[in-house]
Amino acid sequence: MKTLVKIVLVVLFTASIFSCQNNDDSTTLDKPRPYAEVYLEDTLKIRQFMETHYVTVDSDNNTTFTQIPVGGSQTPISEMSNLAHIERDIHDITYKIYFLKLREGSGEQTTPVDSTFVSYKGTTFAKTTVNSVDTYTQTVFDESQTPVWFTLEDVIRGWGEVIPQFKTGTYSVNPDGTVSFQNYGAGVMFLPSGLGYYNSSTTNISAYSPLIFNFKLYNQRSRDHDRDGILSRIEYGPDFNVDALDTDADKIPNYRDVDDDGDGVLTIVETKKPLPLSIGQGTSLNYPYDPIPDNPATPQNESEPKGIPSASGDGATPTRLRRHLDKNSKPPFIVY
Ligand SMILES: [Ca+2]
Ligand SMILES: [Ca+2]
Ligand SMILES: [Ca+2]
Ligand SMILES: [Ca+2]
Repeated sequence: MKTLVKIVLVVLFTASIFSCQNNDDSTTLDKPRPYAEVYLEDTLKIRQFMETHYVTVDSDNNTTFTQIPVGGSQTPISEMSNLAHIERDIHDITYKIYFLKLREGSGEQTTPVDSTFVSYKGTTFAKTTVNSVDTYTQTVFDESQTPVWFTLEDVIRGWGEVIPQFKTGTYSVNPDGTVSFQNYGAGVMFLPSGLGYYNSSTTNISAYSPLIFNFKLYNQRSRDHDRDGILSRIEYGPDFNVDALDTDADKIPNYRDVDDDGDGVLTIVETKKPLPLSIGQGTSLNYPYDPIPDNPATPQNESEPKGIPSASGDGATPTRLRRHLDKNSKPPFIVY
């Protein structure tokens, strides 16, 4: 029974972080306010919060925000050395997104098109002013101390931008079968409402609320949305900060396009290795995206093949135009 309750709670928490527009218990105002106008307000609120609060961090990277008392000497969040920001052009404005890097993480970086195993606590804040004295109220609107798998595309936009700034950690399996995580990424993100729930409101979140998330990135899983053998993180773009690539400009981004160059031949066919001399003796079916470094103990080009080649057969130059992205390069390659 305990387990069931736990599962139900996890499902509830999980549902609430997804876009509120899909939730039955949310209400959406008829006419959203202009993004630029709301962004300015949100940024001011976030800046004021960071200037008037300090953070305490426990040994497990859980955070508590406290208003600095009059005359207090605590360092405001806005002056912390590990406060960073990224800028993103979304909604025709440039969002400045602040985050605290409590620990970067020692493992793999994740991307906005991958799945992540994350625990989190989401907080909203409100300021009331009486006799020129500001008082803040913080409300935890969503929380899961137990990590949960999320596909970053399916949650609020801010997560997809900030969580890839961190890395996973390592893990070990304990004798009792439980798993312990070490050195995972941990941080705090301060999100304008345009990267959160915007004009949607729920029981716990009013419309146009900036959000604060304390989060920990335990693990990640790379995805291949279109199953063409090339990881989505590679097809998404040359770095994690650009919109998805669309080589054939058919409005289907490469990471969802099974024929990236639009030449009528599937990518998974164009990336197949040639038929080996001894028919049927082939090993791996497809080239990897990039060459695999040679291991002297194994035959070259079998265990460590070159990467997807260009039309001329170049499988090594990093800037080569790989043939699955070259509509003038299509079979007959000898494939099997
Ligand atoms: Ca793919
Ligand atoms: Ca396309
Ligand atoms: Ca593709
Ligand atoms: Ca193709």
